[in-house]
Amino acid sequence: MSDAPHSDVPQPTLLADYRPYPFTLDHVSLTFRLAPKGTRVCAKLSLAPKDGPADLVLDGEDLRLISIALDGTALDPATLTLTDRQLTLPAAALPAGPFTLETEVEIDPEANTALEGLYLSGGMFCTQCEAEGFRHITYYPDRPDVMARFDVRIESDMPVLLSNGNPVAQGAGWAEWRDPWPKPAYLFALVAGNLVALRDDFITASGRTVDLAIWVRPGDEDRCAYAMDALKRSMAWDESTYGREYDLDVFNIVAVDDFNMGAMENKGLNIFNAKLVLASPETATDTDYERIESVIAHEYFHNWTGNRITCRDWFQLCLKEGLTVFRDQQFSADERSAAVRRIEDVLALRARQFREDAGPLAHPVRPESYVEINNFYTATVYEKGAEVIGMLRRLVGPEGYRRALDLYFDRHDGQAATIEDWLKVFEDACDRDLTQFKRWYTEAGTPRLHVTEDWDAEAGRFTLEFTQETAATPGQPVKGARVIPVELGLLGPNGDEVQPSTLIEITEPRQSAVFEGLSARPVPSILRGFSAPVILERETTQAARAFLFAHDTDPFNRWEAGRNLARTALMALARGAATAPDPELIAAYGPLLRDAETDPAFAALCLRLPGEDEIAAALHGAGHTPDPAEIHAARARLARAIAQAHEEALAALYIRMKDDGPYSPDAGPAGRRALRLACLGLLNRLDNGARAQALFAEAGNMTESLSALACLIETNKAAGALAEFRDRWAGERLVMDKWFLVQMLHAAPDRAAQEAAHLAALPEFDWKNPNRFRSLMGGLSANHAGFHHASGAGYRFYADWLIRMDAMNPQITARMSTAFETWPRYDAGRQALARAELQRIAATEGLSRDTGEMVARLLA
Ligand code: 0A1
Ligand code: ZN
Repeated sequence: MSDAPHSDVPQPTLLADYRPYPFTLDHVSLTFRLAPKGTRVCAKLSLAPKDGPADLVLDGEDLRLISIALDGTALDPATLTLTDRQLTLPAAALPAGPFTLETEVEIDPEANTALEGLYLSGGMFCTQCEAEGFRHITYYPDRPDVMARFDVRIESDMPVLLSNGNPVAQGAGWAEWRDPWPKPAYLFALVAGNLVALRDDFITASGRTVDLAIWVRPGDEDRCAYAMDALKRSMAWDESTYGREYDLDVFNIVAVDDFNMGAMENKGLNIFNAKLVLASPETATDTDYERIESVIAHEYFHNWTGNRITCRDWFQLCLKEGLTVFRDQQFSADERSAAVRRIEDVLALRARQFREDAGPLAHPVRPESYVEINNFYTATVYEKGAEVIGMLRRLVGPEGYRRALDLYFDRHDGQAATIEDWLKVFEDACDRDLTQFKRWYTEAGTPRLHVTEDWDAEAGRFTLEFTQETAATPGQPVKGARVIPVELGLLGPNGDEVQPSTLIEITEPRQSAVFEGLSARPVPSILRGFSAPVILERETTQAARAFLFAHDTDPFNRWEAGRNLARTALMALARGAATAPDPELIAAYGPLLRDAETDPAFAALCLRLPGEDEIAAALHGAGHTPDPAEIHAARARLARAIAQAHEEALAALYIRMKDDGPYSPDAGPAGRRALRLACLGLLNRLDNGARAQALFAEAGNMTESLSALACLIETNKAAGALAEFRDRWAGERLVMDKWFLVQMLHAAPDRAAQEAAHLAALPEFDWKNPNRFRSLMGGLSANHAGFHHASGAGYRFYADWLIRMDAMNPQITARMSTAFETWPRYDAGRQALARAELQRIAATEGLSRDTGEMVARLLA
């Protein structure tokens, strides 16, 4: 065996370098002999050269090669080249036609702390293969455009042995599975453990019965009912909305405690982070239930958008992720309140994706280069990818969209496709040229859409002039004009709609829309439903915003007007441009509260003030340097002023929204709770924790307990409640994650880093568990004024832990490093402190490729 040198400097992979794999791989047969330290994996690959002779290159990392045979004959080790990343067989050593390659390797699941490939979680074997985890299991062309049929045999004394596809046979200590659908290796999965199942079934539109099972640790089986219900609703929805039926006899879901991400769509065997499966009223919040519903749907929908049609290469990740997020958002909108869901989705988009697009990590929805693909499972690929599809649907209309999707499924089923393929089905089905639209995929950055109004009273003519501009992003100095679908309506002075919603397609850098025949100057409601992921800049007054907040017929824009009103007031307060909270804003909450019961969930969203990071971003966008301490103070001050002005109405609502019936996670009751707890959050600023104390004592569900706890922390009255909570939930990992998180989120900024250090020293801080680590560290980074404290203590603590975690789990570390992505927006002192910490991380010996790439981009 010759050992080729390997370079320490990781080379980027480029979209432009894509070449098809020179072999077909029809079939693969895998045998696993599971053991925690020495698992043996035998693989038999049925290969054939596509167009003449070529070297056979297989990926493989952390594998110990035991044997290798070509067409049944052991290979002389001298014929192959083995590096720590690849195994190569020269073309000269290969037959001209089809052949089989058999390998046996040994791997060490117990030592696999990166949680990529085959690993152990709480004594159970499980896998995570997306994006490039399969190469940690066996030598294989680990790329999504190589699709094969898999047969799997598992040998283990674990009672439950699962893999993809349908069960074939099983006996004592073994089980065999066959997946009839060709798939790339990233969709492979295996689970072996002591598990119990909640079972059910689903009858598909064509009358086939599918056996459903959700597998969990013994004791957790009574917390799976909601996930099962969400799964069945998802299956029915995909049939009725997209005409997509499930295609295997079984569908298995497994909940695992240690998981890097939310969940994974492995064919017929979805693997979930336990927090996205397990729920009971006592242990999960309304938000948890909502997330479970949407992630169960997301992973299920991948069966068609991702699995039946997959991605040609990882640059096309948004092909499956943007589309599947869009589909899960549609599902949630249908199952719950569409307006409320849209607002929540946009809040998340702005908080994560706009932030990414505005900083050093900005990249296109379809990137063109990466060092580590795991670093590109981002808000841009997922959430902006979904927005782009929402725009397409708006532009071609619901019927055109359905035609295009039908064509997509027809034309590309069983293939590994590209964004070009995706756009082509829209062009063909809807007879449209999408050349300019494609920029949404290829250019990074959030366009700013500036609007000015002109009213010609004599002519009764109202003109809106739009100009668009997208700032430079890393590697992309110049941007072209985007196609921006702008949904808008005009309101008359009494709030009546004088121009119903209409779609304007902006395609030019500067473009106007003219409305004639008006008898009075209208108030425009622009970008209804958030019809494009842009930053809308309007030259308008607080009075016009208050008018829209009271009268807009589009619920999204009504909420948006209130949000803008509050953000503008907060910006002025935070930079000392106003000395008191804006009276116009405070007055605007009066009608909202009077009308709150009509749609409690909506009112709750309107009562939620913009977060500190949002205010910081807005200040930065307006050319100011944000001061985190001032922002924190301004927000507290405004909340208190609102509470004082509306104490009576808030207190009355707090009582009226109380639900005495049994807990239900449905949108209706959850909305009433959300409104009640929003009132509590404001009243807490006045009653010094009195209501929160009472609620904590009587709360019958986790939603209320946790809100009460947050309020108590903010009023410094939490010691008893925190201790009680800790005692009660000591054995519940998912609940203890919340205990860590809530303390970090609500810690006083001056004490946040100390508090983090205190919590990190507790025996319950099992930092190797990704959820626990994320609770503490994610809580700290979301505590804006605490993380960005002028002392640098937040940055230092955070960097210390990133360095420690990197040696254990690079993926989690790299992902968490994004806490630093906003560092260039702060003052010179904070910038220097943050930069120093990033440099310290970059200089760490043996730093992973994952974190190395992230830190380099953050510092570029
Ligand atoms: N495809 C999954 C998300 C996922 C991605 C990468 C992972 O490991 C690096 C794990 C899961 C989804 O979209 O749900
Ligand atoms: Zn996904």
